[in-house]
Amino acid sequence: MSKLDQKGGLNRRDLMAAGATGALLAGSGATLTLTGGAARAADGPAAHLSPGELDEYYGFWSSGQTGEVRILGVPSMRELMRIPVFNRCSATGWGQTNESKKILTEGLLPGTKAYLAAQGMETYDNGDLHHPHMSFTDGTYDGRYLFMNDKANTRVARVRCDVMKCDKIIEIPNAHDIHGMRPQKFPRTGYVFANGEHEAPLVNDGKVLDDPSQYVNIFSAIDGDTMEVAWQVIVSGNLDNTDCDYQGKYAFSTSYNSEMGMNLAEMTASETDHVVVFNIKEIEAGIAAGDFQELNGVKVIDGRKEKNKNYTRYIPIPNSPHGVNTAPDKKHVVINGKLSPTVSVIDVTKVDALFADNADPRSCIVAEPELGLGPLHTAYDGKGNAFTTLFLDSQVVKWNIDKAIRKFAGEDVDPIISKVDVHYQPGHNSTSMGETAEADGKWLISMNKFSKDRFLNVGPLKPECEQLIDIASDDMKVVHDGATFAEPHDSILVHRSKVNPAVVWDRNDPMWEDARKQAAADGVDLEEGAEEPIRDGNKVRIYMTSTAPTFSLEKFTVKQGDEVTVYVTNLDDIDDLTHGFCLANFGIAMEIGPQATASVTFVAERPGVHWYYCQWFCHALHMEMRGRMFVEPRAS
Ligand code: RUQ
Ligand code: CUA
Repeated sequence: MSKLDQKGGLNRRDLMAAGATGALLAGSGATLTLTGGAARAADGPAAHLSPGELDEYYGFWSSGQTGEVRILGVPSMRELMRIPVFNRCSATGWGQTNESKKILTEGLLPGTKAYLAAQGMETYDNGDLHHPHMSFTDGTYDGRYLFMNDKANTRVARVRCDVMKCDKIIEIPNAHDIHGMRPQKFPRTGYVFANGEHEAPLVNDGKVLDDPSQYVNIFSAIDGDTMEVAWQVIVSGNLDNTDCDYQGKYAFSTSYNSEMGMNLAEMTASETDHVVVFNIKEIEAGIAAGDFQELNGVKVIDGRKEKNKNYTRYIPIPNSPHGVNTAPDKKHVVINGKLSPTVSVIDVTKVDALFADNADPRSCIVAEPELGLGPLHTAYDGKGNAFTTLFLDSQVVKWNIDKAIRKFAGEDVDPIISKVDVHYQPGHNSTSMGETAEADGKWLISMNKFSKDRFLNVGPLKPECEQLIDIASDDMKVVHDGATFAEPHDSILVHRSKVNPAVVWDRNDPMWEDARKQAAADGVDLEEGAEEPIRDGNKVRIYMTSTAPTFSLEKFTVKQGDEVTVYVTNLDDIDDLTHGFCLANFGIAMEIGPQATASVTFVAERPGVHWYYCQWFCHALHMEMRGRMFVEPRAS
């Protein structure tokens, strides 16, 4: 029986059982009063927060096919914010403002730009965002950036954690469909490792088509500071997920389809697939020594199995492994079996030996416990235990790494501690600070692919179901169900002490560098605005400011057919005072945060009187915050 009653609060009986340890009955609505920030109900932490109480963790959620990142508070599981990345956003104007368009287009490859231009598009409208991960320094989160992949259109993006906005998106050349992605943990990020999931000819220009023997897969290392591809490695087999060690020496990618088959039967023909080990120092040395080919501006090194160079090693693993998760003990890496009921545990201190001549490629495997059906991903509590999702069993299993190692060595011990039912078919899971050396063992999120009967029926398309699990004690307790829209694959739980976003924008922020330059060229101060439109042929620039509840311009006039750019600078500099600029019937709307500048460009092809208004509720006179654009008809 859950500690939460149906209204989401603690029930009276549980509260009585909790006794005096931090729990108090507050009035008739039974709520838990937190003392000293360390709320615990009975034997576990409290999932319920009273109104006004802040969460202990930032949860950064992917959104799969929606293409955005979401911020949830954990443990309350309240959705706090959405960060548009690969998608378009009606509220903030992401994909429409000049500032966001630049980010969405500047990292596209020339061939992609040409393809999109032929569709009448400037950038992709969709994305498939699987894996959000924070930058590291010294094995733990450093609060600088979040990185995320787009499997749909082979991109990697970065979000600045100071303002929680995307500032870079790059398309990865030579690779196809970036899936697994992790930042380097040590000494810092550094590299962002990214797996190309699907194989294709290395030069994919149509000369080679149905000849899979010429297809390759590509692993990429991106420089997280410059967001440029540092190097790539050609590998054998499809790359799925990736993670790296705490020593800065190796990255590991699971690889299914070592057969390089083109259909299901061919892809699962062999009993084993492999994990590819990337030797970072050897790859860097190989690049420095010139052992690469340059392709689309990237240095590409050949690390295929048969090349037998020291760039890579291939560790045989039972068929079709999926997740890779490095443990906070800085020593073990768990490879999740998916089609095999086992996980394989790599000891990173035994990986050096794989690079010796005639080494046994499995000599670094120190445990291979059988956990249940469909192991996909593993998370950790920092106390030597691991939590693995079992997709087919619809369970999470808690097991002990040390016991699994002892069992593998022949001892008669059972590594499995407990199992809990989740609803249903879990994929990723994440624990509080669990992918860092500071895993704290408080919370586990199970991200379940199916919700079925768990919520009110909303039609044939159902939400996913995310469950919060209290892992403070050995028997895991599901304490919250949350429905989310398509399709949060993955999440990380970051202690709030690691993240410190700004309250208002810095006027010198690089986000509107182009606006600043244009204003300077026009002799305009963005913070003053301009009384009159600045005309430059048929290009017209409108500079206005906003101060609740007014725009500095209550009207402006342009000509039909003019290309108009409207710059709005929000002069309000107190927290939560965002304005918007919505130009009705022009399909234009954007957010302007406190102290920010945003701009949008359109062709004024509709003569007449058109209202613009503030679409972000900002003041008691918010409805009055509006103005008119007059568009003079073209002389006929
Ligand atoms: S993968 S459900 Cu896209 Cu992260 Cu394992
Ligand atoms: Cu400004 Cu509403």
